[in-house]
Amino acid sequence: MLGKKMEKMMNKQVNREFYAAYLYLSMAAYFDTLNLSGFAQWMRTQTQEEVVHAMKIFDYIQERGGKVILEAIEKPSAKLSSPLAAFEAAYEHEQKVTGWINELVDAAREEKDHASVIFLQWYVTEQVEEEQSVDAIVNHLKMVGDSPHALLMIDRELGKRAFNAPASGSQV
Ligand code: OFO
Repeated sequence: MLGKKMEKMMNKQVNREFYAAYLYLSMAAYFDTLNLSGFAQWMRTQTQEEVVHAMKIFDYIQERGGKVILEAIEKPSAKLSSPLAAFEAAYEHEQKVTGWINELVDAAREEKDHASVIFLQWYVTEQVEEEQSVDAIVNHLKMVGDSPHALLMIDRELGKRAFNAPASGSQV
């Protein structure tokens, strides 16, 4: 049975993962307005991944006999003034998420909730990848500066990203 403290924190994280999905969806819309369909595709895929992150916790809460409580999702507020600004905001956001995941792991350890410690390891690893992939794009965008040609090359590259649906459930 999931303890009350972990249940509350896990529910909060479900909300944060859905917020992340919303945030990246707002960025997908922004890139669509710039006709950068590869960037938009990357953000759409990221949105789908965030929904998976949320749903894995949603399922886990229920598997452990906890109660899922869905709160309102905040309006995404990232400053979208350029592709670089968008990816910098994404990077900043992922660093925040990493901090929240670490807080969850710390709490699970304090509560001696070993199942949650194991469950959260997937997120710890995932955050390393999340930060690394966004940071790489930020660096590429800084490198190309104002070159439209180089921007279109990055756009083509990012457009190759595809969503791989996970098997099912929270098992990792
Ligand atoms: Fe769910 O990792 Fe991004 O936010």
